[in-house]
Amino acid sequence: MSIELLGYRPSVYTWAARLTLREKGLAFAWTEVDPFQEVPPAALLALHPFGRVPVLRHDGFALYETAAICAYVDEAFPGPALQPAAAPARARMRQVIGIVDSYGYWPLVRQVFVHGVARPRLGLAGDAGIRRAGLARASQVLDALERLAEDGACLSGTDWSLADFQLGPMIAYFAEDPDGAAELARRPRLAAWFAALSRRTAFRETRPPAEGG
Ligand SMILES: N[C@@H](CCC(=O)N[C@@H](CS)C(=O)NCC(=O)O)C(=O)O
Repeated sequence: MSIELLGYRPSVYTWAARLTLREKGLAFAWTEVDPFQEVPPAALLALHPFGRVPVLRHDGFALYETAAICAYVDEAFPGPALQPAAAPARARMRQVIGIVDSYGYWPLVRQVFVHGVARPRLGLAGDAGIRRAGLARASQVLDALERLAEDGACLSGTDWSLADFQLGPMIAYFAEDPDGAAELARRPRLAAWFAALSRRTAFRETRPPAEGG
């Protein structure tokens, strides 16, 4: 059995996949590939027509899209179950992952984190307008997640699932921006969930070193 993950160390989606593999207790080979180059590397394009990361390879099977990768990892290997058995909780998990993918990544990471944290960290100017627009859009996303956390079927901070592992890295990056941290603190359920996730060994030990990306 050989598992390989192609990813970019600072990428939040790659972090979600590494975290899931780690939570599942699986060893894997790592191939670093930078998708942000002007022309994505040919080796990546051969596996991912959109030139993004991560990509998982398991023996002869190659898979891209983080939600699909993480569900595959959970279902194809032994170890702790990372998806709830009950239909409502499983549906909430998928709903959170969908929200994160469709509405969360861009404002939380590409607008707020990149322009408020990553670019300044690299000595580059961030665009204040993009960051501000991202904070406004992020606020809507956080409100939706806070409401979903209310019934305890997801983001409970105790019953961990793939939803936690896909959202966590994005919230971690978002909260590196002081206004992002303040937005998180204004949502008590999400803030408590993120505090609990941050105490998890797997989350701490898979966190990428601070850099831009
Ligand atoms: N929907 C994709 C999104 C993956 C994604 O956007 N990854 C980012 C890194 S965090 C990327 O590869 N970006 C390259 C680019 O935007 O050109 C997934 O779930 O895997």
